Amino acid sequence: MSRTLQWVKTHCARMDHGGCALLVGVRDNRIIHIKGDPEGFLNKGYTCIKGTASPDRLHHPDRLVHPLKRAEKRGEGKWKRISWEEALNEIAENFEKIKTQYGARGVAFCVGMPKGLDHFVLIRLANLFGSPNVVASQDVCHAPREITGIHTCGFYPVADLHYPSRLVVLWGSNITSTNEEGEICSMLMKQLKEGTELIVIDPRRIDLARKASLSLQIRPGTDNALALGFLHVIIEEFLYDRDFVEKWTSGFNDLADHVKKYTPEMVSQITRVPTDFIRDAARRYARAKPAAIQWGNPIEQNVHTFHTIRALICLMAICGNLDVPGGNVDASDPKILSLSSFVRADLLPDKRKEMISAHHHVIPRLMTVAPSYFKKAVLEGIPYPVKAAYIMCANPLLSYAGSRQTYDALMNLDFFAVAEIFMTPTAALADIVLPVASHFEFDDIGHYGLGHGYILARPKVVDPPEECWPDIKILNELGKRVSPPEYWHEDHRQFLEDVLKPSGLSYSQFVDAGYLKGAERFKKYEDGGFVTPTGKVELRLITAEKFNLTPLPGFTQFPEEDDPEYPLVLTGSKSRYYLHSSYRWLEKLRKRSPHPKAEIHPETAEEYGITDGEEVIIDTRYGAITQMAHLTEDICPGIVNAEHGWWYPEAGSASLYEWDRANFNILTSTHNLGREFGTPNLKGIGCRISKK
Ligand SMILES: Nc1nc2c(c(=O)[nH]1)N[C@H]1C(S)=C(S)[C@@H](COP(=O)(O)OP(=O)(O)OC[C@H]3O[C@@H](n4cnc5c(=O)[nH]c(N)nc54)[C@H](O)[C@@H]3O)O[C@H]1N2
Ligand SMILES: Nc1nc2c(c(=O)[nH]1)N[C@H]1C(S)=C(S)[C@@H](COP(=O)(O)OP(=O)(O)OC[C@H]3O[C@@H](n4cnc5c(=O)[nH]c(N)nc54)[C@H](O)[C@@H]3O)O[C@H]1N2
Ligand code: SF4
Ligand SMILES: [Mo]
Repeated sequence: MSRTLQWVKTHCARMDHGGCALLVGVRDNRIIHIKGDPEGFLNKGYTCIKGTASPDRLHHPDRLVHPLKRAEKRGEGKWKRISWEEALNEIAENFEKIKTQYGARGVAFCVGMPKGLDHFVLIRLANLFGSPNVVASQDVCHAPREITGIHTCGFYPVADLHYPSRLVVLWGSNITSTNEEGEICSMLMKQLKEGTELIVIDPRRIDLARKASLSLQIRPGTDNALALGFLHVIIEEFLYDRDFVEKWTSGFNDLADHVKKYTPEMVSQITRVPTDFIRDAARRYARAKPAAIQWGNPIEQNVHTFHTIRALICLMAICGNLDVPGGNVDASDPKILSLSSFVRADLLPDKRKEMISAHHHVIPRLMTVAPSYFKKAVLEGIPYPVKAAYIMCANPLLSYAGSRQTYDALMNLDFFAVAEIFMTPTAALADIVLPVASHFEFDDIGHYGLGHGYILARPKVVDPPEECWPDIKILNELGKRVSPPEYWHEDHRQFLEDVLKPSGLSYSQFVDAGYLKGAERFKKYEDGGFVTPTGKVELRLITAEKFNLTPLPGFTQFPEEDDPEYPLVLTGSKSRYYLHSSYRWLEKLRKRSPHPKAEIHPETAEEYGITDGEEVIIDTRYGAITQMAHLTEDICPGIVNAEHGWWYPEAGSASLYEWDRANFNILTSTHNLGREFGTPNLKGIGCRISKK
């Protein structure tokens, strides 16, 4: 190890979707400095507080550094240190036992937010083991927009912030806090400086609302109605791109007839957005060319997600903003290994028919199982029993809707293993806990499979401590034990080379380049049409009947019926200081955000006798939690915005780290699910508040 300070280039990761290029100063196998790389492809020197705090993950005294086996009853917090050999054999034996009794599908492979190449190695492991059940948070994160996109226009339309847009709509995307999809907000900030107009659609006046020409403070859970209102105005006023509509869309007349009823007056009643704002915003979006819609989680965190996304893509299409620079584009990947080849999808040809979700008739192409359906299988054996799980990069007790039910499901499993950096409420219930190497401690590739047309190099900077292994290595070694060993590598790093091989680069050459971007080609539909059955953008879905989908996007009701017992509307958002449930144990971040904050308008707070900074009980039909009241005029009266992901690492294992004290998902449930994706309501829920 070198005693002199060395600067290494890598990309930030596992603090959000990642993306900022970093310069990391290392001495004696320890990170001493960290700063944004001014040459960074996406960030041009920018970093956020999470990025600069990220090396602190490596040296926390409570970090997991040895494989552990449960020594007493589940959740009692008693562990025995075991070797890697013992840990992997124990998992393999348990999985084989379940496989013999219930079939391979009785073992589920659960993963949270995609964090790196490990995500795809896990899917490969499931395929090779023979289980069709990869359980992922995609029901509330990206699958709805990706898959609805493929059905509607043949691709996933991502906001192109690399080219100038005349107008950007931030539709439920708090990009200065979440850096959604690693499309660093600095690219948008640069455009705003250069005169790009901004419209924000968010129940809160977020930071960027101050730079917006219009801020539409929408009632949570009504985005489909608002998008339909935009379509109404644009079609009634002939503001659409007639050429494009005529040549490249199918079902325009049906859509036009259908949206007649969504007048700004009607939509205003539903969304609480004033009619003038609806008209004004729709006109501005239609007239600005090109315009991009940067959409965020709210469009896919309620049961109507399919309709919301369909309506938004119709909007992009009729205004001629699909696949044009500065619009919403079909980004081409660089020449790298396809995902399906990487995960060996060919080895499980019946996956679609065999997976748990097939029973629930989800939308074709959704290849992961929604957590709510996984829990049903565990708890009720529907459609068949699931008895064991491997959980990686996830904290289901915090991140799945209906936390008490998640607790029951985990307790009901015969066996489960968790790979983690730190003991979490979920890991604390496991039978085996595996200590993982964190970011900076292994070679990785970023943004593979994210659909943005580039991949980023995340080379290793320091060695991991003690017995920590990268997930890829763990999966590679487990794979050899539970599936044909010839599909696994001698050295797990070969997976990186496999991904890059078609590009002709080795991993070290890729690291020198820093990133790899696909060819920039726009309007690809001009040769050969859109990749849909009609070759056009399907404003009316031609396959609707075949796939049991609704042909035209609509608004039928709120995600939850109004209920006078729960008169306020609850929504949620991510804290800028944390990633979901992660890192409450990092002092630097915890100092910035010591408690979960619930944002409430002063008038609403007064009605309930609540003052700023005091504990407030938030309760819904499904449960109650406590957060700290934060009174602000930046949220509309009648709406409560609570933080998601809170547990208390300092509370200790006896209380399971107070997993149920402030956890947003105690307030959500899986009773009502969107049919297409199995999506629960995480936003737009009836609630009430009271003084603690
Ligand atoms: N109510 C509500 N629920 C939500 C959301 C919401 O907005 N509101 N958001 C949803 C969304 S968008 C998502 S993506 C999910 C996210 O849900 P999760 O992915 O479950 O949540 P995270 O906290 O990102 O990650 C879980 C764990 O991964 C661990 N971890 C970090 N790095 C590594 C690693 O390299 N290897 C391993 N093995 N573990 C690692 C962390 O320590 C953490 O405990 O939550 C969803 N749930
Ligand atoms: N700091 C941080 N960054 C993250 C994450 C994190 O946990 N923390 N998670 C990462 C992940 S996995 C994801 S998927 C992305 C998500 O990134 P975002 O999509 O930005 O996620 P959210 O914070 O859930 O929601 C964004 C905004 O939607 C608003 N909102 C709430 N309800 C509604 C509604 O019904 N309609 C509309 N129009 N707006 C509403 C909220 O007020 C919030 O400002 O962020 C990624 N980046
Ligand atoms: S914005 Fe995201 S990628 Fe950039 S430094 Fe922060 S956590 Fe890392
Ligand atoms: Mo997500």
